[in-house]
Amino acid sequence: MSDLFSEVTIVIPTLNEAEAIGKVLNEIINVGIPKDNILVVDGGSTDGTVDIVNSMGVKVILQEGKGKADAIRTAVRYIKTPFTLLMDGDYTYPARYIPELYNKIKQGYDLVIGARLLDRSSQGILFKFGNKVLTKFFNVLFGTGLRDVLSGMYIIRTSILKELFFETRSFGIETEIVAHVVNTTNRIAEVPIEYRRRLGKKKLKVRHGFLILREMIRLAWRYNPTFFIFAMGSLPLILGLILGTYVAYYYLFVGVVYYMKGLIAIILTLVGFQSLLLAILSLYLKRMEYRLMRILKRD
Ligand SMILES: Nc1nc2c(ncn2[C@@H]2O[C@H](COP(=O)(O)OP(=O)(O)OP(=O)(O)O)[C@@H](O)[C@H]2O)c(=O)[nH]1
Ligand SMILES: [Mg+2]
Repeated sequence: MSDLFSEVTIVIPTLNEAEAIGKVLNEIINVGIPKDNILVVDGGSTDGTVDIVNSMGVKVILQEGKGKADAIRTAVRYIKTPFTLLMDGDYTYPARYIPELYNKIKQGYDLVIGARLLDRSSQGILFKFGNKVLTKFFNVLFGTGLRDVLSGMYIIRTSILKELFFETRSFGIETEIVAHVVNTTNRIAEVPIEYRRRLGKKKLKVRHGFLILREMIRLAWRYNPTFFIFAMGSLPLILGLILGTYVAYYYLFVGVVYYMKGLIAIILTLVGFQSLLLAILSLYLKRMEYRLMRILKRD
């Protein structure tokens, strides 16, 4: 049984999860994950979280920096297995989905998200709505059709996690990971999972939703500038073509010449057309950046 999961490390970021972490670890161990394949990254808990983890014989390290993103960045250096599974330490994500996520990624994916789609009664209305809006927004920006971008339970190929830029602070880390995979290999799958009510005090605030939103826009610009330039270019192009058609119609069929309108139509069309060309160029540049990063990281 133990051999089965030798290729995966379960990484759990914790910050004051004394109420939950023992139960979380027990669940994971009961699924058949060897203790050596579990790594807790603590953010400086003051409630005895670290002692509980130690007493259970599970490895725990102290993170560098601040926030969940820095915790994952710290953990990455310790991971030796080809796959990394991340899950929260607040008992919200049931460990029984680990085998399914693991089997799925072994089918040739780079990221498999545990999408919180089953039994969602544990999530508050605002929380659910926020998640939905942010996922929709992400899908528009990145041209994806995902169902839960912000899930805290996912399994990822470790080599991909290691090439991440870790530009995002704290709670935006999930978005950055998904954005990165979407724009490199795009081998992403989702497995529907159940989400439970957390044990211990809630940390997420509405404010975080807006921070994540801002991060998404920044990431879209970073990873998908084509979309922005494309959107900015399409508008003048469409307006220019409409105005141009109008001017041409009057010139050809009515015999009226609109000089000013004609000039504006030409300018709008040219600006729009150039933006679209820029969009194509930026797409190529972005592709090249990733190819170069790959080569650089290989050595
Ligand atoms: N190492 C580390 N872990 C953190 C930090 N902040 C949060 N975590 C952990 O990251 C996981 C997710 O954080 P949560 O506070 O549960 O965030 P959430 O699930 O989005 O929101 P709620 O559960 O509704 O409060 C939990 O296991 C936290 O203990 C941090 O600064 N450092
Ligand atoms: Mg939580």
